[in-house]
Amino acid sequence: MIISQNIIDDHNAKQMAKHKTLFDFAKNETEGVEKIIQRLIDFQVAIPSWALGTGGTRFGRFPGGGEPRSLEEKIEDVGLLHKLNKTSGAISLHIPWDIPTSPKEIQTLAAQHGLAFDAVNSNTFQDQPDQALTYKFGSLQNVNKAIRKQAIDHNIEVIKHGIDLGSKSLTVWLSDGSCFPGQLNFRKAFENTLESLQEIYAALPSDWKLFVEYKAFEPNFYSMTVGDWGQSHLYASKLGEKAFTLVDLGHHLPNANIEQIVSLLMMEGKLGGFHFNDSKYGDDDLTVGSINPYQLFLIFNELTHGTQPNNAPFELGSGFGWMIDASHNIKDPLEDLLQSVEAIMVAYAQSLLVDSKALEDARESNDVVKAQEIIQAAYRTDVRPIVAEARLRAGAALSPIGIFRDLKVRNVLIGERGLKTVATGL
Ligand code: LRH
Ligand code: MN
Ligand code: MN
Repeated sequence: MIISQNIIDDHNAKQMAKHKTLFDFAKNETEGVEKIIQRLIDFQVAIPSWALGTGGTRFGRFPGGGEPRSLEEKIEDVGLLHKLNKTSGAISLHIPWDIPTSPKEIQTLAAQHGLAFDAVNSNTFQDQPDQALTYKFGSLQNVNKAIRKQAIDHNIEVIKHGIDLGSKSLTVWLSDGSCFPGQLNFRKAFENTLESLQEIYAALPSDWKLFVEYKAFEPNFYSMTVGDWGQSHLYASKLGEKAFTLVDLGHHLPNANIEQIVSLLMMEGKLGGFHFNDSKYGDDDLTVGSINPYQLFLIFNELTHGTQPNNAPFELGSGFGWMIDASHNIKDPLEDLLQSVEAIMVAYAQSLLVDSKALEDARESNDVVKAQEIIQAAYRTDVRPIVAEARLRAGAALSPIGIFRDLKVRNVLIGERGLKTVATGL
């Protein structure tokens, strides 16, 4: 389905009077609004290829119809999102769920939709039908060298696919670990994993990055071999300057202070990027900002006002992996992704309102109340008209979900693809 600019303009025209009233008010209230709008326009978040269908749980899957049947259709879906919000200008592939059989054509199609290829993701957490050896007891950590080699070769293969598409980074997430005390020699598992990662790292092109994603539990429930940011950071620093830690918001033990983790990773120059989602219990993969938007804002506050090791400002959007990693069972996946992107933009915009100088002064004088007032004043500001204005100026829809529904996009996709289609993914 292709949505023309005329249709978006007509949709915007109908909402313009109301938007203007709200934006004029916000503009008067916001210092430096033009700068904020430009930063919002420049910011892009990648969409994962595995979130375009309804996600499964081990208890069932309820596909909503019209799901993309191929990589080409996934790219078309992300193109559609980008057309509506002009903030989803990249796609991240998971291999072998999405293998680009003709990379040139895939690249051309993506370019037609204004999309770049973000990090490519390897998968050694499942056995594939044609695979010789099993990952039942881990991949890069495995006690069996031949299994480790198979997993290393897979990662190198993924890098090759990424090179063909113009990706610049590889994300490695391992389910490696153990389910029972005594099962694993932690140290050997770490050393095997490091050695395997070193071989993968050696295959990276010079302008690539390696993101090491950590996760506290699941599918292993006693230990994870990349279980937290400390372990990820250890691997990343031993690997070298092209290796970084990737923070998936759902991969922590309950109540972890993620914003503090982000701050310290930035201090060390080792923050690689994010998998944005939200959760109440574990790796729930819920819509970004749906459970704890304050935490999301606090993370963005660190991102926006934190600095790299040499005090260089942290530039959002330049070489970092900004990605959504959310998918679930009951919403239209495209509407869900529009909500996630909007939540990210709102948090980013709110963080740009924080007067970092005043905040630092309050901190230096131990004025706890003032510090909290500054932070919460930004968080409690309704920045939605500013985010909408950024979309409008970028040529996107004032209300992406509104137009998605007005145009009955899902019904059109069901008409094109059928009711019983199931996208590859979890
Ligand atoms: C693991 C994870 C990781 C995978 C994705 C499918 O929980 O977050 O990023 O690649 O889910
Ligand atoms: Mn993830
Ligand atoms: Mn996850």
